[in-house]
Amino acid sequence: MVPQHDFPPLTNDLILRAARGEQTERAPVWVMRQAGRYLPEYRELRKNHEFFEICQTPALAAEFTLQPIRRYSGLLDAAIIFCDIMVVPQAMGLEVIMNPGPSLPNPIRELEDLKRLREEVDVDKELGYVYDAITLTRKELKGQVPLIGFCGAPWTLMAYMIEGGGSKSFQLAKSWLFKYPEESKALLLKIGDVCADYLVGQIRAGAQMAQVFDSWASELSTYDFITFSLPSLKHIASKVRSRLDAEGIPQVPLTLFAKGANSTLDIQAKEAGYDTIGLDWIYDLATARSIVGDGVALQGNFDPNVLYGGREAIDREVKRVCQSFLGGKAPKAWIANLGHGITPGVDPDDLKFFLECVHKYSAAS
Ligand code: 1CP
Repeated sequence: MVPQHDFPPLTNDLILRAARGEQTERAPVWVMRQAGRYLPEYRELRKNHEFFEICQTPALAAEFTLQPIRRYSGLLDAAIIFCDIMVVPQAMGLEVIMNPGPSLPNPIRELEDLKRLREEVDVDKELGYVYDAITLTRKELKGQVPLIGFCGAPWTLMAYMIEGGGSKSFQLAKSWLFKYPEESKALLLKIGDVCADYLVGQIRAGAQMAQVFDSWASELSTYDFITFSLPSLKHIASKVRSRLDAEGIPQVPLTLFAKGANSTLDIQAKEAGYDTIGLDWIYDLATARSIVGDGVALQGNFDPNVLYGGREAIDREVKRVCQSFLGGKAPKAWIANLGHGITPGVDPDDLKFFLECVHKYSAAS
């Protein structure tokens, strides 16, 4: 069934064109975690609401999503729906609280615990509130910029589900890969299945792009990333695309951000099935481009800490990156972003300056 939405026409499709591999007059730019704690308006509104209450209340989720779009009007080229990757483990039957990062009071520790996961997950029912938030946000955006939907990658979600929260060593989650390799693969595909259905629901509701965050890919060896994470990432991309086709919903660009998985950039680009590959700040863009070839767009990859360096450093860094990567030519298949999320201590005016620098230095000279 093709959804019948009556959304306002899009007036800035720069990021969609870049994701399709096209040349753009300047690099589109957005920032991971742009709707977050560095914004005083975020902290103010957040005082009165619990984190998951915001996610589950479409009017609040839309309001938080729009805060950076309003503040940086004309400077940001995408909005990302306010939510968290941990809603998928919730939909699978686990309790997750935000404290201040995600925390699971009853994590999965033994094979036995897998029985606590729902056998069948009715994602549309469990996470329908996210779809409603997306539809409402699309209307409120009034076509200013595209709206990005997202989910966590199966490995990153599995790591949280086993660790019970963030971790330094990921000893518990990684020992599962070694102790129970076949059960781990099955769990990753099961999570991937839910993620794919969830992304299809988000796209049906109005998301114009979708990103998969494999934040803890950095913890896996090259072999383990290829053995465990990659098959589930491939499964998500192929299932999303085939379900969209089957339902007559137009395809949208898909982005994979496997943070720290730089040793597999070539494999990600050639095998995973995504339009855009997100980069952390380790490789320079030209090197990443030479590794991935011309078949995918790149997203990234300024070090988030450049935003603490002061205006002179921000100007110098954006200029350096744009000049070395673009050499005065118009950008092609490049979405500017940080190499990870913006952190709470950043001065919002410094982010504004950063965005202005990207506009200025990424335009063809
Ligand atoms: O206290 C607060 O107000 C919560 C802070 C916060 C926010 C704003 C959390 C807790 N999550 C979010 C929103 C969020 N999370 C978004 C949407 C908004 C946007 O990007 O503008 C997205 C895309 C995420 C994704 C997310 N959550 C990831 C993947 C990206 C990444 O940063 O690596 C991960 C790993 C999470 C888990 C998470 N949620 C929140 C925190 C503090 C963390 C990470 C740290 C931890 O594990 O403790």
